[in-house]
Amino acid sequence: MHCSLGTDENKANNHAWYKATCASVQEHVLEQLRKTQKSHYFNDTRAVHYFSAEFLMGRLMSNNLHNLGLFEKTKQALLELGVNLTDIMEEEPDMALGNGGLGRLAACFIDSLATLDFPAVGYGLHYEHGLFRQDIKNGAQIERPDSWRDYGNPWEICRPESIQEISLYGYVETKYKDNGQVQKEWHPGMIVKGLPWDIPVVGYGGKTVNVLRLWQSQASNYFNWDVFNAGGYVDAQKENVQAETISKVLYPNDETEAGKQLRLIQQYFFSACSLKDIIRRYKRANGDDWKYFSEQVVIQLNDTHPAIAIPELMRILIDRAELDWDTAWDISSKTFAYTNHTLLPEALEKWPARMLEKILPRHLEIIYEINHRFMEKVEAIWPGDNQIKQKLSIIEEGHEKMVRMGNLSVIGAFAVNGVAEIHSALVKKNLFPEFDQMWPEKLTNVTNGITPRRWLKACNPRLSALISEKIGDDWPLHLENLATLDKYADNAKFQKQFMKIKHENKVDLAKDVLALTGITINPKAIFDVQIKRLHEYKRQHLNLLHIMALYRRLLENPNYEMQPRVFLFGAKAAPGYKLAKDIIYAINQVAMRVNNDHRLKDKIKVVFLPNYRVSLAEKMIPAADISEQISTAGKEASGTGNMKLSLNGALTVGTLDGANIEIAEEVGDENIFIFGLTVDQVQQLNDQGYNPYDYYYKNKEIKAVLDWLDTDYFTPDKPGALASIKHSLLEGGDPYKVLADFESYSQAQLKADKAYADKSLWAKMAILNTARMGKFTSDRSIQDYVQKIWKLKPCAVE
Ligand code: T68
Repeated sequence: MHCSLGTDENKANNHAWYKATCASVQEHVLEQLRKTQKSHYFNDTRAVHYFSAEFLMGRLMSNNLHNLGLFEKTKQALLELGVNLTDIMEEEPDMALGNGGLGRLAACFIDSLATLDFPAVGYGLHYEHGLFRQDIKNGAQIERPDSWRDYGNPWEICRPESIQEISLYGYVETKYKDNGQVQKEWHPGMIVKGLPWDIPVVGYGGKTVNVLRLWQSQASNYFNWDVFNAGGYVDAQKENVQAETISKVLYPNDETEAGKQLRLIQQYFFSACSLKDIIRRYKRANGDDWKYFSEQVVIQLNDTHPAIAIPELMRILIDRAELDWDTAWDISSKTFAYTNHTLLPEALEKWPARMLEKILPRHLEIIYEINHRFMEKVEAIWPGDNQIKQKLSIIEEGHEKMVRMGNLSVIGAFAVNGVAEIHSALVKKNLFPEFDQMWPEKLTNVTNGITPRRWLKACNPRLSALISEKIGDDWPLHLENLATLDKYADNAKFQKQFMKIKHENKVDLAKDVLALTGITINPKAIFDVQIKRLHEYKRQHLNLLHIMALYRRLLENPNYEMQPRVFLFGAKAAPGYKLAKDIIYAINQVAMRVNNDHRLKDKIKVVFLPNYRVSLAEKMIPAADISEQISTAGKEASGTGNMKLSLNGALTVGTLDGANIEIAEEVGDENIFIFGLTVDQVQQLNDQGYNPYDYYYKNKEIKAVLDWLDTDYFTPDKPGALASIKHSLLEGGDPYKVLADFESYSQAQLKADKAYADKSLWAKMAILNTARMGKFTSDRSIQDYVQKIWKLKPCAVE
């Protein structure tokens, strides 16, 4: 506080204490960072470079303290100074540089990479504004800018010595070398600077400290007379974005491709800066000899967002290093691997060829050449089959020519993985079957995981202490050890301890809920939690319809037997996603009515917690009894919230989708509430022609509840304000089979209700969930990547 902040403890507020604590922790972090970099440099080891447009880091203080083994010491030291660590940790803003699962997965993965001593760098964008802050006003979502760096970020280090310059726009000149060979030269219309900020990533145990390197865009003074003279200057300038805007804001659309020019520029900007950074480091060790590049460097593409890195590396190898095409392709295609996170057609990225031509003219040429050579391969396998060619081509012909980034990624990568068994199987079977036929080894699975350091040790200290007391304290590194808890599942004393902790966590959350919403909830009630981005396929509206059905049952029969239940939601909707916002509004309107209807005697409460984010998840997850994982089968690639909740002793009500299937395999069918159509049944239903009206007319409860939405019961003075939901489920064709799954869902909920009534049974099931989650540590995911794809060796740090 004295040396870094220039302030005095007598006048320090919580924020100053927070900053001062960071400063003293950072000294330890930086010392290990230096040792790690030295060790990696001298061992000249192969390293993975995780390219991701999103890293959803959350807060770093608690994580860094736990991983350094300094949490208790710091807490004690601060206590001696009259300061409460928990309070000052609340001063830290979330680093919300991501939308949801994909961004959080990247954050868990870099934690595990450092923990397992693998040489790794995370590369991404240094957004000035992360995901928007969500306010709820009169029940509706309002977006406000997130300003996470307003008071500085004590963890990051600015590295002006590693600035990169990136080209955009302009034109390509074709030249001829003395030997007659064609040489292409890109004359850019604009240069922007990339300034790197390093966030240290502290591995558990505090030895390896890797970095997350995030690029900020800046204007460069460069003015391109060349382009000016060629007459292209004005054209290029017309839609030129200001350099600084490139890293201004994270696009808030998860699972939909926005098609915006600035987004493409963001993707190219961080991919190109990162590649230059990697190449600079490679050349320092290997000079101009490219022979060892793909032995030293592996680049993992987190979805197709950084896929433009593939033609960028080709451009560098061909135009700059002057390698021939085959040599360049050999290097490039041994360097990249690609992770697919979705099968939703609207989420598969495509860019208009004309946009690429304007922004990255040379890259478009290279993409055409990659495609041309690939089409020859296709022709050799399926001679004369134009349909297959059309399907596999990187270029989609149509009224507007589009570049398919998924196809480019599969063709340009040596490995492609899905994120859960079923998802990877569907990637092979439905998304890329011909690619799988061409390269039978290329497509594979790596099931997602979560870091148990953040998602159990740090966020649930009570349960962590109990577990350590029973099985020792190396479970954060060896999560499979949790299996030892299995033998306590029937032990009455352990059950009591376990459920007492759950209750205490619920009491804590109830306080937060009261402070955040003014709603009082009963910690003895079931805490039923659905936390994830708002999306039709995730079916928050299925949950809502069921809540309304319970409400009706209680009104019709005041003696209706059920365990009191609090339904808790947390979800952000993409700002342009109308129906998603309508669903948030509906949840809030139903909540308003239900929470104030005294006839219910508090049997049901509904809470929508605003501004769901990593730090709020850390408070909700330890307090959850039920985990809602209710996506339409075949739509949720994996899910990771499902793993976090189960690890903390919540029971899943879920469909046979994504990683739910593997969770069910681990915990056993008797410890999870599975319901609903399977992937095959959804397919069948579609084939035979799905008609939601069948369910509407057949099931009285469905009809009553949907018709209820159409009245002004939940929106006094605003009749019909919730009609869009009913409309989408009937006239809209109910694309996500909400009505088809309703009855089965309702039964699963009934089973859960009955199970909760049996305290000992519930405790046993909850314990077994925690005990059997070992598989889902992100350490296991990383080991899978290392063995199947990256082929890395750990590198010890002193
Ligand atoms: C999620 N995808 C999957 N996408 O939906 C989830 N998309 O099943 C999976 O567990 C998780 O990835 C990790 O594999 C996303 O979160 C996005 O956030 C996103 C963002 C921008 C553009 C497209």
